[in-house]
Amino acid sequence: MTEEAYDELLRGDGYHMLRGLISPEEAAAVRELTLSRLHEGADQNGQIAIRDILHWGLAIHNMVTHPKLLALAHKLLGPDAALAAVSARVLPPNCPPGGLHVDYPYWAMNPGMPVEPALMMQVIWMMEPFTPHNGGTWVAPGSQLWDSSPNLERFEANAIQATGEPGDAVVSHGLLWHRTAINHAEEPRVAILINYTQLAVRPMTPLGPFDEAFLSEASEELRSLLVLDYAKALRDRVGSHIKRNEAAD
Ligand SMILES: O=C(O)CCC(=O)C(=O)O
Repeated sequence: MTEEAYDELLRGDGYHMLRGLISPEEAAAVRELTLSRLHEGADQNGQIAIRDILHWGLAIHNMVTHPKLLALAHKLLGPDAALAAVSARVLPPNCPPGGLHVDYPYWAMNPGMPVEPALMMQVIWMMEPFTPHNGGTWVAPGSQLWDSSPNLERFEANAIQATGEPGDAVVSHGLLWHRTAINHAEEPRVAILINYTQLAVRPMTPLGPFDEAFLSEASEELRSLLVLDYAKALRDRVGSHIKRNEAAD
C-alpha cells in the first residue's frame, strides 16, 4: 500500500484514497464531537475552520498516528516527519465553495517548487459519506506536477470530487490543487484535516504548548511528530547525514 500511495502522490494523481482507516462508528463519534465544538471555530468565508484540535483527545491522537498514514508520511517526508496542523473543517448547508489553493508551505514559496522530495502531505478524513451533493473536496488529478500557480480555468477543466465513506481518507501531496465544495445537503459536512511536513519546514502556527498531563498520555509516535526538542531532532539528522556520507566514502 505505502509504495503504491507514494508513487501516486509524487508521480501519479497526486492523491491516494485510503478506505476504512477507522470504523463508521468511530467516524460518527468524531463528527458528533466536532459539531459539539463549533464554538471553537472561526468563519472562513462561510465555512467553519476549527484549528488545533489535538486537545480533543484520544480519537484525534489515533487518527494523527494511524499506522498507514505514518508509514506513508515517513516514507515521503522522512522518519522525523513533523505534525504541522490538525483541524476540523465543517461545511454548513449551502456554504459557498472555498478558494482554489495548494497547501502550506507551498503557497508561501517562490515559483519552482519541488515535487520530489515532497515537503508536505495532507490528509482529508471523511467523517461521513462524501458525495458531490454534500461537498466532496474538489481535486485536480496530477496537478502537483503542473509547476505553476493554481488557476481556476485549468482547475475546472480537470477537477473531480473526492467521494467516499465515513472513515475513509484522501492523502495528498501538498502541491495538489484543490478547493472545498458547496454543500447542497441539509446537514453540515465534517472533515478532519491533518498536515505532516518535513522536519525543516517552519510550522505556520506552532502547535502547543503541551502540558505534562497531555504529554504523559501521548504515545511515542505522537511525541515524535510533535518534535518536542527541535535541537535534538536536528542533531539526530546531522548524525545520520554524516554517517551516510562516511558510508559513501
Ligand atoms: O474540507 C475539505 O473538503 C478540504 C479542505 C482542504 O483540504 C483545505 O482547505 O486545505
